[in-house]
Amino acid sequence: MASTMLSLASSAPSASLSMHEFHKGKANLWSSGLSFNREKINPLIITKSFGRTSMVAAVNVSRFEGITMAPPDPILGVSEAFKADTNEMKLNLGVGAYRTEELHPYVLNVVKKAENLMLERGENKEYLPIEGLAAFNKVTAELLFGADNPLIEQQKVATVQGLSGTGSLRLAAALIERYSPGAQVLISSPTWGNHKNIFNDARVPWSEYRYYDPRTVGLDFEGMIADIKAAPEGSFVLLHGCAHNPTGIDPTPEQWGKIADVIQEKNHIPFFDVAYQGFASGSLDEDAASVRLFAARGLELLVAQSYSKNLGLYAERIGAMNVVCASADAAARVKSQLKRLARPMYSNPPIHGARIVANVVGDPALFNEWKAEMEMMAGRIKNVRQKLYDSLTAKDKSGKDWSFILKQIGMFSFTGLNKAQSENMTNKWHVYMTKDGRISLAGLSLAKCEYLADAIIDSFHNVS
Ligand code: KET
Repeated sequence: MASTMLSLASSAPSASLSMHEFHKGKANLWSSGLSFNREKINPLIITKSFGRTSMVAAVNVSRFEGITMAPPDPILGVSEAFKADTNEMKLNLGVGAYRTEELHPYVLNVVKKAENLMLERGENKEYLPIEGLAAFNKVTAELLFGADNPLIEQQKVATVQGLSGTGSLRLAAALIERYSPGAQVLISSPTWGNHKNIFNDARVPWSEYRYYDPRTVGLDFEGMIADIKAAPEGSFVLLHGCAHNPTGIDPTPEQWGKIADVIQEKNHIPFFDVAYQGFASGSLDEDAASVRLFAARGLELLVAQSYSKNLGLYAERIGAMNVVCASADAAARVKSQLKRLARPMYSNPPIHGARIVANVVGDPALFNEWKAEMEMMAGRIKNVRQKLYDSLTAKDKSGKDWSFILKQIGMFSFTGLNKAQSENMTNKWHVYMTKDGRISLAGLSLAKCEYLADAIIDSFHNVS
């Protein structure tokens, strides 16, 4: 076992650390959760360098020896496994990332144009303020709530730039943990796998509400309403703004209205995760309708936004956290606290993606071009969805109804395949997907639909 040198002080007057620091250090060491054997600490070694005396203890235990191997991430780990596979038929339907018909990653033309503009302007790389780029924060709130939404004019929305959707959710979780201690977050069953990690790490309690009904392969609306009603008053209710991940099943406008009724009745706080605005229907406004419905009721709400999918800015980590407050004054205070939470976590956000979004959304010509590109992407996904359904229906002679695939929207299809069946998809067919039966249609081409249909039919009928 490698021996580790730990800084420690002793009672010797010449020691470089005080007794107070020694005890403090010891307490940290012992309370850190790492298993240390006090007996194994060797006598103090005194070293002298450049006239300064420092004392260190040689410890023959590694601090990291007791750390166990973490499991691969259920979503991002799929891409790692895919890369390692050398079979030429392999398909990566794990992560929700848009690919072209040739299955290549896609950089939007409007993004390239915005980047050219940035180069021409010779913009600098100074730190952003903690809350991010002002021009970005302005357009992102307008895109979400609608530019003419009175909430914006009344300055009731606290918007801060976040590290994409995930970082924005994490920031909001920190806000909940600090200012609503003990309040729980209700999350849908099932939901995007990272939601639970985010709230666990932020030490925010959560529980689940019913959402998906495997019998109807649709929304368990009654169950959802009953669980939201039964939750303690003042809970945060996490809702997917559109294109629910992983099921691809969204409430209808009428159902959204009823969900808002119960949330209002129970004094809950709606907390939207909007990672697919424009990707579900192809229309930015239509996909923001759920959020706008809640906002129009005068409710306080939280909304995390991501530009990973709709602008293809996955690795730029660009998104935002919006908190709608009852007054401009409250919004200013909430924003100040969001900044206070962000500062020790990551100090301030990156500028590149924020400038891209600000340039695209803020320029009418680029904005229109973006909408056309988004429609193209959403359209390609709809085409493969249709082709997959057609292939399954033509090939499967069992009479199984595959029409649920057409009813789902967004990047994904929730196939209903169980864990063993999903594993068969990967092990036998080299189709990489998450173990909950979700496939990303954004990673599928028309040319591969027949192959995928064969894999699904085999896994569904021949593996229990
Ligand atoms: N919310 C939802 C619902 C979501 O699906 C994702 C990403 C995010 C937030 C966060 O994305 P970000 O890139 O942090 O803005 N989902 C895909 C990628 C991932 O798991 O990180 C996915 O489900 O494949």
